[in-house]
Amino acid sequence: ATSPQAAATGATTEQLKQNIIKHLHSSLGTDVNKASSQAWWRATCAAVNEQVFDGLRNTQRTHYQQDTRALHYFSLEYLMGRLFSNNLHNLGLFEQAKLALAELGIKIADLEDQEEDMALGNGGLGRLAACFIDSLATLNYPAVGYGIHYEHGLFKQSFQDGRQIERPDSWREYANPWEICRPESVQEISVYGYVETVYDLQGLMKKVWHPGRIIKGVPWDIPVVGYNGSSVNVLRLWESRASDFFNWDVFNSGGYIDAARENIEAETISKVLYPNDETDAGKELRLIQQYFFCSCSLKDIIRRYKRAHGDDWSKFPQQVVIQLNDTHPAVAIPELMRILVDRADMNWDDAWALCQQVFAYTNHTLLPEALERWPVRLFEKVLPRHIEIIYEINRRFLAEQVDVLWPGDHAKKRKLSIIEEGDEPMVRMGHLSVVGSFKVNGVAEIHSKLVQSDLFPEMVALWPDKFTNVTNGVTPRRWLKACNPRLSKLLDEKVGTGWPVNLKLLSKLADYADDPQVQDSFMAIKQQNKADLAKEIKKLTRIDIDPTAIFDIQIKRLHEYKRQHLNLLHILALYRRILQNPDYDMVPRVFIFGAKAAPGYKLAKEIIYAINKIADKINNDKRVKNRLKVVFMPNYRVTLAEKLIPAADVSEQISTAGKEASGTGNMKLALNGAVTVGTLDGANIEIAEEVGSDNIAIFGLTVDEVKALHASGYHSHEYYHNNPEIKAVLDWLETDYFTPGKPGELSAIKHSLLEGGDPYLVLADFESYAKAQQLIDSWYRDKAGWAKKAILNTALVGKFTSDRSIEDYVSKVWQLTPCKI
Ligand code: 26M
Repeated sequence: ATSPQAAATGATTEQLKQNIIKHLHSSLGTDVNKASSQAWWRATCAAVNEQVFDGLRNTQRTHYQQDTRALHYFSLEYLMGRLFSNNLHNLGLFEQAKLALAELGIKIADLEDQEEDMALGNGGLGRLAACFIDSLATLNYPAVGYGIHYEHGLFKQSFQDGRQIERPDSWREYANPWEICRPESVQEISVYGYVETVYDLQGLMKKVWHPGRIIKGVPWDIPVVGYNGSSVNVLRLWESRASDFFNWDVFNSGGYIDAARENIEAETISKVLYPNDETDAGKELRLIQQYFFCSCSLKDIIRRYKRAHGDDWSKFPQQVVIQLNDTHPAVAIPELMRILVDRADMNWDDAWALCQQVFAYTNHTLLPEALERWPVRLFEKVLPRHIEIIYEINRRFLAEQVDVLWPGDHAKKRKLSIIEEGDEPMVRMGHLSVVGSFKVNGVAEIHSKLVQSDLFPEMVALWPDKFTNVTNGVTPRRWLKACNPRLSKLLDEKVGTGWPVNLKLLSKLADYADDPQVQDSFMAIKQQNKADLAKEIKKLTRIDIDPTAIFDIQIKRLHEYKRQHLNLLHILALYRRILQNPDYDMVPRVFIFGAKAAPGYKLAKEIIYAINKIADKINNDKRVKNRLKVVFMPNYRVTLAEKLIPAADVSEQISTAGKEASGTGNMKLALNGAVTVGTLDGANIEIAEEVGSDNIAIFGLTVDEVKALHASGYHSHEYYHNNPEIKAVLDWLETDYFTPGKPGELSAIKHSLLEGGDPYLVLADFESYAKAQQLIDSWYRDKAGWAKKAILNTALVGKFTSDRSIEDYVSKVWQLTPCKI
């Protein structure tokens, strides 16, 4: 007899089958005999969407009826990846869908591969936004994500003779089944033009902005499905279009051709995601992107508020909180001021008080080159009214806050001013964000401390309670349940099925860390995941790897501070030891990299080239006898991360202390049972606290030691001359050993570490890093000992669920109440 549960499952499976076939006929215009994988995928999406859209309607209706306070997450980036299996898992339909498709003769994995990644982000910051909206829906918090509907996401990467080639990403070339266009909610926004000062009948001065251009924002909604029948929230992304009435008025003097050109310019705004190398200011289109989506989103929020509250603004701060994901959307602050003061005729003080209750700001980096500054003259051209408002915000801030605490102190005013003076005056977006927000947070304990001590110490003196920490997290639904089904099944058996929404339950697994049977199951799962990855690597790179070797993985954007080149120098050292001592004893290891370099970041591209050339040499050197392999996986992205992370033995988190704000890959890898080799930086510190020092290999200078070394004068040459291994591997890079006939092709790395001064202390940390790697080698030789460490990593990182991050934001910043649907 079948259990009631199995019967229900059978019923849904049968229903799903019928629905998929129905959509194959009625939505795709094909049938079971001739449907392509693409058609099957689309039909299945359509069948799933019936439930998604039901949930969406219910959620939106409930929020509207209950007039709930809601979070509005403003982000230029959302790195969503694929949504197919994510939505199935969160709806609790994955197994039934798999079965239904199997009965139709279709492998679900083949359908998953039909979907392009939604790669509307660069890296950590964009993926964090995606994890957060997943958790917000799962925890039933009313929330909307706002962003840009880029036509092209982050570029696709391939290698040509080891060098990175970028190709455009056209993720929705054949339409995206997960999005709904909402023409009824279009907005119009203005740019350029000039400001006129006028006086009304009472003789009061008013500013009137006469825009030079009007642009239409068309919203696309992507349903965000919470786990287990909770809310379905929306991610609302704006696409830019020419405003019809303004541009296509061909009977005006401008004429048809000019109108067509303006059309193209308007549609350029949402064309492409900027890769994060263009921090040098002056990118007019980037500023317009930021303003375009902020203005559309604010108008959308205000329209919804007015529907419930009319012209009474008094409840606005009760109903609306806006989180700024870094300073990228900071122009929302002067935009809300403009709307309140110029359009709603509110007085400045009331308007400013309202703004300061609505905005909160998250800082994601301390790197000086990544702190946004816009030339004042660019603002004057693009947003002439906003620059006036920023000057007024600044004038009052300096007079009413800074001068009160530090009377007559001009140095303080210069340092704190939102406007940086100089030949080319600049707007400091970080300063503007702090001044305009009621809370400012960093993304890991150490990072939040550094935001306060090193970045904004005077702002802390002015507003001590404004600053706080919210340590990042990742969604265990995507980063364990969906990507690692084998481990998920074991966890269901050992700790129960509640862990995806209560990740602390994983700590029960610690009770089994010494249990030989659980150790065997855990390591057998890791071995199967590694075998799967080995096949994938063979398919994508033609490289054969030993699936029993240690899989040592470094996956993240390529940047000097993340120190992929430290990893590479250590690989060279191992290779050299092997060549010098043919019997060199080491556990076979495969070093796997995944990383995109920003197209304009020269040295990052040289590091990619060097890794590829060195990999080629090592992988084809018989003398190595399989002890060492190096793989650079092309086109690292969310979908590739989902294949790499479950197969990792070792997680490389080796940034210079103080430079990596948090990291989130570190959390995903530890959650899947990888042991971290890492510095005391970002969230590594908190991971070490959770898993304990036996289960992580910490190395390198601490933040304080880094500061002290810089203060006393760091001379990388000394490490080069005093450590023969460092000298040998750096000199090796200048020969033609890895680039036959072309000596010097890899010398950029050596040059940056010596003449360039080694700003990220690679040589200072080398020896300590090599020792940590030795420790990993010795740990791995003890099979039971390693299994225990791997198990404890999974068991003890429950803190790093994005559900906990969201609850922290709710209690420290947002003050939301959950709304059951
Ligand atoms: C700048 C100019 C033009 C276009 C893009 C940018 C830009 C985009 C993203 C600059 C920086 C950007 O992101 C910074 C970032 O990703 N920071 C990372 O945030 C993660 C989530 O908090 C942290 O885990 C990482 O440590 C941090 O590096």
